[in-house]
Amino acid sequence: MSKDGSVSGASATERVFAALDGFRIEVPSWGFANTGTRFGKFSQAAAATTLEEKFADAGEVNRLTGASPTVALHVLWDLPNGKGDVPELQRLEKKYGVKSGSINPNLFQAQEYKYGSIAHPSAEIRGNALAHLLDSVEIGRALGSKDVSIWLADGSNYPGTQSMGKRIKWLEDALAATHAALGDEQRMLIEYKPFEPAFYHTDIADWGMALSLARSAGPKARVLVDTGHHLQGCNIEQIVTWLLHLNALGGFHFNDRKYADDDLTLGSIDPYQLFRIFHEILSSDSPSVAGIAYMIDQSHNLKGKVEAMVQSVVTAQELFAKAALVDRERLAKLQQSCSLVEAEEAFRGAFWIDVRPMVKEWREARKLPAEPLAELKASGYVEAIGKERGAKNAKSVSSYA
Ligand code: PSV
Ligand code: MN
Repeated sequence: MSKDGSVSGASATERVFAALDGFRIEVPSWGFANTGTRFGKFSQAAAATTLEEKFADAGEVNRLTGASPTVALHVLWDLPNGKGDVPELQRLEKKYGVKSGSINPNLFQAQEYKYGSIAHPSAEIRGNALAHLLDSVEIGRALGSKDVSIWLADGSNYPGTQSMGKRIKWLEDALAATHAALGDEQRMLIEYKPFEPAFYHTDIADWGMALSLARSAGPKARVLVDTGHHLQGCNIEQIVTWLLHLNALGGFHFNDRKYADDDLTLGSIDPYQLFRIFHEILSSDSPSVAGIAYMIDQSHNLKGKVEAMVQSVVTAQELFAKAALVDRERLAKLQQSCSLVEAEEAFRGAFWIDVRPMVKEWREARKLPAEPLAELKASGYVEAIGKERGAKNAKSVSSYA
């Protein structure tokens, strides 16, 4: 043990190796495509324009990091023909060596969802939205993917314009019906968000609402924490601790932010926050720890897509490794004796350890590129796809109004 209370020396390397061996993080298909802000997109020559290109990029990220073997899919964007696209996905999985990950239904883009989807006042529209959820469950089952990950844009912009009470019941009904369709190996994740695109109320605004809906839906439903979906100053790691305690934590969408749901590279603004979240997970004996789905939910408007994704996976590994270096036994004693300064130093001492040499050693031991970002540059991958896709991307210019 070192002076700051964190684990050091040979046992530190062992801890980092064990942590990284067990750490996988899913990349989002949409993170490779030309996405932007509501004001417009700056089109990138190398952005993926097809599902195959998204898989190619995800395969490259996994080749470089060895830590991202699955790709999250958004049904509307990636499977426009629903279940009919499953054979194509299976072909891409084989070709690029990455599997389909969570299935994200899309209940926020169709015109009929202007006033909501499964919480819409119209029974017909609620029915259509439920049918899409059930299709998503079917797609997940056909692909052998574990999680159907649900986020709703449902909400309202002005007080008095919707019945929040009635909408709770509609949500409960649709989520219970979706849960009933899940196969034995499937789960349902419920994501919450207090704002955007609705700005007065959102129907699943916080973890309490998501948890209540998960509980009423059934035992295979869990809460998904998107780090960008909280009000400023919120103690996210405390929410994580509660969800672990209640065996209700299903997974994460990682990203960082300064103001709202900014979708910046994870750990870029506040790496200490992600360290604190990982520490709570590593300290927990909750059965839900084993099932936590770590996922990235970012779309980069300015940074290169593949570069940003490699950087995100690497950063997540580094912060996870740092959290693994907290001497938890010693910390527990210091907490018990209320030795505040020593406890804090033991905790943040681990955060300040430069784990990069140990992470590099792990990569070498696992026959992975020692420096993923440098290897990406040296491989010429981004240049090659930029040449290949440049003309297609040049055509897709969009404007806000
Ligand atoms: C909504 O802000 C969200 O976090 C949901 O997870 C969506 O599926 C994703 O972003 C898509 O951009
Ligand atoms: Mn999300």
